[in-house]
Amino acid sequence: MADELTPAVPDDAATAAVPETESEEPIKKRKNGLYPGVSDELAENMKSGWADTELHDLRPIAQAAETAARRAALSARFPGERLVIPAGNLKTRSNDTEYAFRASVEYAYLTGNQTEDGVLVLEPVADGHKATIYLLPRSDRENGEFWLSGQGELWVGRRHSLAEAAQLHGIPAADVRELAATLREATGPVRVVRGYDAAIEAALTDKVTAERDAELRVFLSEARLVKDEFEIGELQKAVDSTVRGFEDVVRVLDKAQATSERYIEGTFFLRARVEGNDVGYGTIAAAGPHACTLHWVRNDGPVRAGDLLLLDAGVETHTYYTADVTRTLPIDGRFTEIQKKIYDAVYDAQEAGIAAVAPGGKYRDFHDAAQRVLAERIVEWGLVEGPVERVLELGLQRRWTLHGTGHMLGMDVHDCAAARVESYVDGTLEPGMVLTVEPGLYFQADDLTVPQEYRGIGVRIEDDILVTEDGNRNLSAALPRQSDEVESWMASLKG
Ligand SMILES: [Mn+2]
Repeated sequence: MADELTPAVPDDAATAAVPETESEEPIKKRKNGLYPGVSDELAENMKSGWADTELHDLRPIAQAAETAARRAALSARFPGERLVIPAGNLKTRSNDTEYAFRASVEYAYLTGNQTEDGVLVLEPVADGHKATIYLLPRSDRENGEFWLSGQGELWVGRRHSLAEAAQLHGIPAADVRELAATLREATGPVRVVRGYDAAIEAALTDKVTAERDAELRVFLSEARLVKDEFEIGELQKAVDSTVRGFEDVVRVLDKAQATSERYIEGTFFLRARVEGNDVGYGTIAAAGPHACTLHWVRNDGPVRAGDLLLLDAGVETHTYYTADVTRTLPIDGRFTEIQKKIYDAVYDAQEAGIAAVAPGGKYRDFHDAAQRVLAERIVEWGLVEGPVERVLELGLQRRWTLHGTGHMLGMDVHDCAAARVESYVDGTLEPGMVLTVEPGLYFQADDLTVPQEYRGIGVRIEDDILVTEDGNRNLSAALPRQSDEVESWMASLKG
């Protein structure tokens, strides 16, 4: 981040230049100060000579109707209660630099807005709730905030005015700096989504309970189990970009061999940043035995011909929906015999898992179907003594299958994580749910219970599956999975 306009000066020079509005106001001063003193003439000069850039007649965001429907469902669930859903604040990375901001999924889901320090409040009124988004307004030119404060628009870029934000999101907007005082004075029952905004929680501390707040979080997690049309469209976009990212990686495998797994991670990241918002989670670019480390994100290892590359990566769209796709690819384009044997077993397990995804089916069914296939192969290969029923009953296959076979997918890669067991893991599949099916087999490099030729081979195949009215649709079907098709696909990209 370019910061060379900022001479190092004591903190008091900057704070003296910016009038305090109130003690918990969210404007953060640059910690290392701003200017070594501002002359009255310069301060006066900076107040004027700026064009009016207010935007009028903005079109609402594409998902405005969907976010309104989501707020209506929330309103119906908690009648008569004030509901507070913060976006969250910037987090310090070090000194005066911050991590890239990502709004809370609850806030983004209900508003479509992604601004730091934003808060959605649903205030109970006679016939339901009145929604307001509280945001930082445009920077004040009169008091110098726009150029003297660390969150001034001169430093961080133009914000939407409150009127613009209201038009875009279809929700009245108000100044967030007044919200804490408003909440402290509010009467009646209140719930807040915890963990995102300490100042807002502090203002509510004697009005809320952990148990009641948890019910709000659970509701908002379960509300996301079934995706609406807008969300399904976004997830398909995320997958389509991810498919292009995987193609990018295959095209540069030669360069990755000359450098490291980082070349693969970086190549995929380029696609994610150009077409989407970001990656939806840390890319796992695991070559050779690193594939056996489930969350291998160091990505600093060598990429060698003859080994497999396990690439688990997903593009996140501008509206925060992420894909979650894994392919295990022969780095030189051809599977060896043992690699293919293990790969095909995982493929068969995934096919069985996908076939078990259908409306009315139990969520657990696809996991059980995939695990059964893997257990059968493990017994067939003589790695563990049968019968298969005994292996499944004792879970002995798990030495090599390691993880569950999938999870809900959406704005979070592991979406709906606060949903109750009975509505998720012990629940029933419904049209509109999107989940991953991702069985794997992993033979650790130091696993003395398997023959030498298995050791260091890890395979996972992961696709993003939409539950439809009559079965399912594989959103990531554009990426080949079957071993022969993987080889010819790779050859076509490298040729
Ligand atoms: Mn996954």
